[in-house]
Amino acid sequence: MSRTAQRTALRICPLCEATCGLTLTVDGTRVTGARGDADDVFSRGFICPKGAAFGELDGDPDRLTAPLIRTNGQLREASWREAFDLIAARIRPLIEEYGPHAVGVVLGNPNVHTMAGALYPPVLLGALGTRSLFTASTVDQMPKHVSSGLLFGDPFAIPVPDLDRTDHLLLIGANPLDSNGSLCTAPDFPGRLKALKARGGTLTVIDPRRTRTAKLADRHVAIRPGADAALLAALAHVLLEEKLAAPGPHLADRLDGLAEVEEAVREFTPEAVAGVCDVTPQEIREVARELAAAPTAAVYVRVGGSTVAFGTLANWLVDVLNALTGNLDRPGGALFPLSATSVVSSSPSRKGFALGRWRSRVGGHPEAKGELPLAALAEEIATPGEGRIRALITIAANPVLSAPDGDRLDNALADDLDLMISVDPYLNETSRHADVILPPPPPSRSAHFDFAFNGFAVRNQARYTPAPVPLDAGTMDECEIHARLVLAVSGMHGADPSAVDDLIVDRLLRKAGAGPETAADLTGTTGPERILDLMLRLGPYDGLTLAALRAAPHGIDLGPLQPRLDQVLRTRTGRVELLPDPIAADLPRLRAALDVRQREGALLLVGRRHLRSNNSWMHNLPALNGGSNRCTLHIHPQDAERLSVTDGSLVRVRGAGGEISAEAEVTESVRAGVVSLPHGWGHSRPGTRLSVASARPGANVNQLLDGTLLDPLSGTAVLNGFEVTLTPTGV
Ligand SMILES: Nc1nc2c(c(=O)[nH]1)N[C@H]1C(S)=C(S)[C@@H](COP(=O)(O)OP(=O)(O)OC[C@H]3O[C@@H](n4cnc5c(=O)[nH]c(N)nc54)[C@H](O)[C@@H]3O)O[C@H]1N2
Ligand SMILES: Nc1nc2c(c(=O)[nH]1)N[C@H]1C(S)=C(S)[C@@H](COP(=O)(O)OP(=O)(O)OC[C@H]3O[C@@H](n4cnc5c(=O)[nH]c(N)nc54)[C@H](O)[C@@H]3O)O[C@H]1N2
Ligand code: SF4
Ligand SMILES: [Mo]
Repeated sequence: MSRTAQRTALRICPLCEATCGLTLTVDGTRVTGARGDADDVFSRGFICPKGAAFGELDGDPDRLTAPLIRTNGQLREASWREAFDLIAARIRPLIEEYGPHAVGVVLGNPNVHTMAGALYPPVLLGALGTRSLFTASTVDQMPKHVSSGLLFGDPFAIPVPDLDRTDHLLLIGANPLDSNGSLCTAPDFPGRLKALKARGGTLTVIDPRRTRTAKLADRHVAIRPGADAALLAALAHVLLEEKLAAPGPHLADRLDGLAEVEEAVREFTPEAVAGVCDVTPQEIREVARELAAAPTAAVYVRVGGSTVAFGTLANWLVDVLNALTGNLDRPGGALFPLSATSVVSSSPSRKGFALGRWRSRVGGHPEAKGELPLAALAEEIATPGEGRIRALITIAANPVLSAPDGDRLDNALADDLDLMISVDPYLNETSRHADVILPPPPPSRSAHFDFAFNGFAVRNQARYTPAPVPLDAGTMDECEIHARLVLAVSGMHGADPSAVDDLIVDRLLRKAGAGPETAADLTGTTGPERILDLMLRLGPYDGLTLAALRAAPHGIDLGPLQPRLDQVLRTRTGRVELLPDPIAADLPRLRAALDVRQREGALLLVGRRHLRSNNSWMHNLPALNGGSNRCTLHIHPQDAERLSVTDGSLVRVRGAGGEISAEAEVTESVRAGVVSLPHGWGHSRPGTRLSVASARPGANVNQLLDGTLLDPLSGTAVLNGFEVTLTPTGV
């Protein structure tokens, strides 16, 4: 019998974009259970196996509990004081000697899942003044930011499918039954898709794999990888050719460039793209007609249509299709969420969106949204010359596994840096190279509010969960870690970290044109709570404050999404710019690709996600690692037979960046000519502290890439649809 009191506490799940409300069982200070919070206004009790493993994740004995610093080549535990002293002493001289761009910053995925990651990195980047910023976006959704920037003038103006009201969903390169969705925050995405069908709606899935989502669909189009932009251009072509395009009165005077789009897609006939897509012209016409005929419809693309050579074009075409069918900015179509912390200006800027304001030093890649391609990080560190990155700060990032050519980056981190700092709870493939590791506490020890995902949610709502368990002695809240890091890099080491919070408050007030009296009203016991309170007060919902959220622990529902295009447009023309110049300039590349055919016998590799996985960092939990969550190579029976690959045998997979071995799983879930490997595996490097993951390491699929294949407009790595060769090893 437990001697400590058991209690329950609420915590929004930080493990994927669905943001489910969880009810944790807490035994003393230990989280012993997690279930879905049935009263959560948004998730209504939904939970998946990852959320259910919250306790295991929270209490993983491999988590770091104290900072590590490197002395005489070895990492050893140190005090926070020593850790920040070291950072302050070593980073300032580097900045002074080599300039701000010599400090690289890598922001990984979990930053969008923590309050610290939402609030402090902009201040850190401001304090450093560096242009050497790399994030997970360039191995993920940067094509969407770029297309939104160009179409709407704001890279964060991302329309999301109105999942609960649409009559037809055309879903491309996404598998929400396993991923629970992305850039479309929808707890219980699977249930919402089933509800769509139950109310008589239809689902079309475009995916080279027969995923669980594809199995649910009314129509599954098993496209050849990388060809979505061509297919989507053909859909637009059919809508225009067959006079099915009907933007409707609400978009009539809000679209610029309709005639130019018609001209631009003229050559993309179903017949012209059929070969490269391996989809019949007849089926392409049917998909277009169904889209047009649906009373309301939403077109949506994610990872499989983004991390490809024509990712930005595909993302652009998605919203072109939404506009052409009148579904952009209308209920049941694709709408812009209005989060509780959005800034709605009465006199919005009309600056538009610029790309390529600077370029990367070695590869000459244009910046996008202030970022350089993560795929180019290794060369920026390893290539000698002025402007080389000499110090690196990684926050919640594991690029050695998540970006192309991990071996090259691994070597660069080991050999070519004067200083590396990681904010990370694990000693893993990337952080093992750090001179200082600053470990945040487990998620039960931190408060949560979804600054990022509420902006992509299928329903407007706001929820705040304070930390369910107090901080353990000797640990530091991640917000304080970030604040102290800001002070250390800006020559203010030792100052009170609340100075950073005050700075954020001041900036927000100034931006909003609000007076200091607003600050005087703020409640909240911590800096981040005060900042949240301010953002809520400056936000679009009257009366919504931190106190109001605290009084409603299961959240506040703010209603269904509403049309609000006029509020979001930031283009110079003040209208949707349907055919922006950079897009027009990239179309000839797509046209040229129509004539390129997959070589006879060649195999294209695509990724996949498992319900019990999360990128590179959750293989260390026994509850999630194992069973069907394995790093196997899916291969179609026809290809397996042709190449003499048998189920369960080891195969060598070769790509431009290297070679890996994986066990073959012969399955019809991939189309012929395509093989699939999950990412985030490859936990075999020495010097990590991942006892469970390293015992079942799997192979790093990104080692097959050499980092040169990018979507040129967004700098996003091609992680899907690249060529590999296989050799059976017979075992
Ligand atoms: N081949 C292939 N590669 C891919 C993808 C693919 O589909 N195929 N997907 C890409 C996508 S979409 C993404 S988003 C990236 C993700 O790649 P990354 O951005 O590198 O993210 P993760 O692999 O999730 O690694 C997260 C890191 O954050 C740490 N961490 C966990 N929780 C916290 C926390 O609370 N605070 C801090 N400070 N750190 C924490 C973990 O220990 C780990 O080191 O991978 C990309 N790579
Ligand atoms: N369980 C689990 N959930 C997760 C994550 C996780 O690692 N595990 N990661 C989270 C993150 S960071 C993100 S960004 C989201 C991503 O969420 P999703 O976008 O749903 O990502 P995936 O599940 O990888 O689905 C991508 C699909 O694209 C298909 N595909 C590959 N190439 C092509 C192509 O060329 N064309 C088309 N049409 N399809 C293609 C793949 O077969 C795959 O089924 O998931 C999040 N949720
Ligand atoms: S679906 Fe995502 S947010 Fe919900 S419980 Fe699972 S991991 Fe957590
Ligand atoms: Mo992602």
